[in-house]
Amino acid sequence: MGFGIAEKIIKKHLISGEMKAGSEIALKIDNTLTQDATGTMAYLQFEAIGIPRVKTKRSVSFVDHNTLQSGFENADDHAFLQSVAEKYGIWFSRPGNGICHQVELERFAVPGETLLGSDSHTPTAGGLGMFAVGAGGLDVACAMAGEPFYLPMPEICNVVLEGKLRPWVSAKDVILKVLQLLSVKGGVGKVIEYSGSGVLSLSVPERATITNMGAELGATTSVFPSDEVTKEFLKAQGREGDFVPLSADEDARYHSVITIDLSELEPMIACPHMPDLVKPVSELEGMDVDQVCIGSCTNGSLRDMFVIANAAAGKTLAPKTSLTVSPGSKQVLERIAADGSLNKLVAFGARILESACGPCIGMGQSPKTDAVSVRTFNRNFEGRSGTRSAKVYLASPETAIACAIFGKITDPRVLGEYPEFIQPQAFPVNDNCVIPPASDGESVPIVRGPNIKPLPVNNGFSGSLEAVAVLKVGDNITTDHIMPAGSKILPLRSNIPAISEYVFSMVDKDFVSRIKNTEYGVIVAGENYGQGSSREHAALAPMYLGVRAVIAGGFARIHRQNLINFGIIPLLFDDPEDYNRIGQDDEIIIPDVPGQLVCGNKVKIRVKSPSGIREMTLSHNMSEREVDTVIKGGRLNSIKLKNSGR
Ligand code: MIC
Ligand code: SF4
Repeated sequence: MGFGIAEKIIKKHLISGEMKAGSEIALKIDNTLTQDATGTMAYLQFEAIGIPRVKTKRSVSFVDHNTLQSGFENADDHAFLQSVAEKYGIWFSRPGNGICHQVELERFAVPGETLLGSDSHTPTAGGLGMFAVGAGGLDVACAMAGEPFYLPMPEICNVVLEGKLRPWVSAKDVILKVLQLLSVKGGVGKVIEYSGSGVLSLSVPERATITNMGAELGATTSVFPSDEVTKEFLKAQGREGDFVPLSADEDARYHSVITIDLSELEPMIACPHMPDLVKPVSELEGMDVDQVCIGSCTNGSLRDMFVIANAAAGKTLAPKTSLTVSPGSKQVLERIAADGSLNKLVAFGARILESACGPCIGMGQSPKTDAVSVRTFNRNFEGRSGTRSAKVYLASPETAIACAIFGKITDPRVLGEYPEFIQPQAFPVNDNCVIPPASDGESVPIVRGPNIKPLPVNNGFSGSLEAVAVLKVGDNITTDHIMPAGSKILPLRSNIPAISEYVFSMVDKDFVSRIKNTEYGVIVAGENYGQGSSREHAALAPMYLGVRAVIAGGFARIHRQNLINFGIIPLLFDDPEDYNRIGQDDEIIIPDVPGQLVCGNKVKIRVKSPSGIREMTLSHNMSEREVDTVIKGGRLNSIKLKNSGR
C-alpha cells in the first residue's frame, strides 16, 4: 500500500511510535517558529531547559502581534526576543518585516520538512508541502532543545479539488466551503491532505490561504503537494534550491475523502461568531457594513493585495464604511508600492496599516458598537475584535473589497472584469529585516525589562485533589474566551501574575475573585474545549490561579497538550449525561490522583453538591508519558528531572 504526502513526511521524521491513527508518535522537528505574543514564554522556557544553542536546522523568532507600543511592555519584549535570538542561534524577523506565516512561506518554508510553531496558524506552510504544526510555546522550546514533538498519529482526510475557480471566487471560498462541510471540530485528530486536478490551478499563496484556515477545522495540519507551481514560487523567491517534489502515491489510502468541484463554488461568508457558520454571500446581500479589514496571515499575500487594489482602482470607499489594509509582509508592501497597487488603495480611501497582525488580534481598529465588520481574517469569535457587540463576518478579499465599494454586503461578481494576477518572475527579495544570530552567543547579554516575570511553578500531584468546580461552560469554548487578547491584555503575555487577572473575564467577570477564594479549581466544559489559538497562557494562567483539572466532553488538540504541559489533568465525561450532574460551585474530590492515572484510563471522582454526594467515573486518553508529565506538574519539570538524571 502506498503513502500520502503527510504520511511520507511523518515516516521520514518518525523517532518513535506506530503510525496507527490515535497512537502517540514522536517526530523530529527540523524548524521552529515563534511570534512575540507566545515567544517570550517559549524562550523563558528554553532558558530554563539550559541548552546553550538551538538544535534545530533553523529557528526563527518573529515580531508581528504586539506591535502597538502604547507603553514600555511590548518594546521591552521585542528587545528581550532580539537578544535571546542573537544568543541562542535563532534568526530574528524584526517588527515591520511581516506576519510570521506569510514571511515563513516566502522566505523559509521547505517542502518535505517539519515545522513546529507557537501559533495555531503554523500549518500555513503546508501550502508549500511542509508538515507544519501549531503547538504551545513549551513544546516549541523543547523542539529547539532537540526534544521530539509528541502527537497522536492523525487520521488523514483527503480533499480532492477538481475544476477551476471562476472569476471573483477565490481560495478563501474553498476553505469556507470545507468549514461548512466539516465544522470547527471536523478536523480534530486529522490531517487534511489536498489533491486532484484542481490543485495545479492554485498558486502557493492561494494554497496557503486554505491550509491556514485548516486551524479553524481543528486539524493537526493541512498539506498540499509540492509540484511545478511550488517550484515556480520558490524560484521567484530566489530559493529554487529548496524545491523537492512531493506527491501522494497512486495507491495512497485515506481515512476519508471529500471531493470539491472548484468551478461550482460561489463567494462564501462566515457569520458571527464562528468560522463554520458559513453561507453564500448572496444570502446576506444588502446588509450595511461599517468596517472592512483586509490582510492577516490568511489573506495578506501579494495576489490578494493586487486583486483588491485593482478592483478598487478609480473608485471611492463607501462614505459610512471604514477600510483598513495590512499587507502580509514587507515583501508584499515593497512590491505593491513599486507596481502602483498601493497608490490605488490610498486613492480609494484605505487606511494602510503596518505589515502585522493588527486588527485580527484586536491590536487596534476595534469597530464601533454593534458594528458589522467584514474581515478577510480567519477568526470571528465574540469580542476578539475588541468590541463585544460587534458582528464579524469572514470573507475573501474579493468580497471584502466589494463591501467596501458599496458599503453593503455584496457578491463581488457584480464588479465586472476580474483583475487577473500573474505571479512575478521574481519577488522583491530583501531580507535586511531578518537579523542572523551571533556565531558564538556565549557573551551576548539577555535584555530583560521589568514586565518579564519568572515562570510560575506547579509541584504536581502526590495524593488526592480536593477542589471546587469554579466554572461551568458549554461547547466550543475558545482560548479567546479563556485568556482574551487585544491591545490591553496582550502586553502582559510575559507577566503571568498580571495576565491571570483577565482569565475568563469575557465569560464571567467574577471568575478570578471566585478562584482566589479557594485553593484548587476544576473547570467543567462541553465539547471542543480550548479551540482556536495555541496560546499556552490559556493553560498557564489558570494553573497559576489554582486550576488543576478540566472535565470536558472533548478537547481541542493544542489546548489539551498545553494543559498537560502545565500539569492540568484533561478529563473526559464517560457518560455525556454527567455533564448535567455537576453544578458550578460543587466540590470535586479526586482520590489518589497519581495512583488512578497510572492504573488505567478510568478516574473515579466524588461530586459534593447541595443535593448530596455522587460518585462518577470519568476517563482520560493520556499516554503513559503524558500521565507522567501531569503527575510531575508539567513538561518543564519532567525535562529538568530527566536532565538531572532523576
Ligand atoms: C491568534 O490568531 O489567536 C493568535 C494570536 O495568533 C494565536 C497565538 C497567540 O495567542 O499568541 C494563535 O493562533 O495561536
Ligand atoms: Fe496574526 Fe491573526 Fe494570523 Fe493569529 S490569525 S497569526 S493574530 S494574523
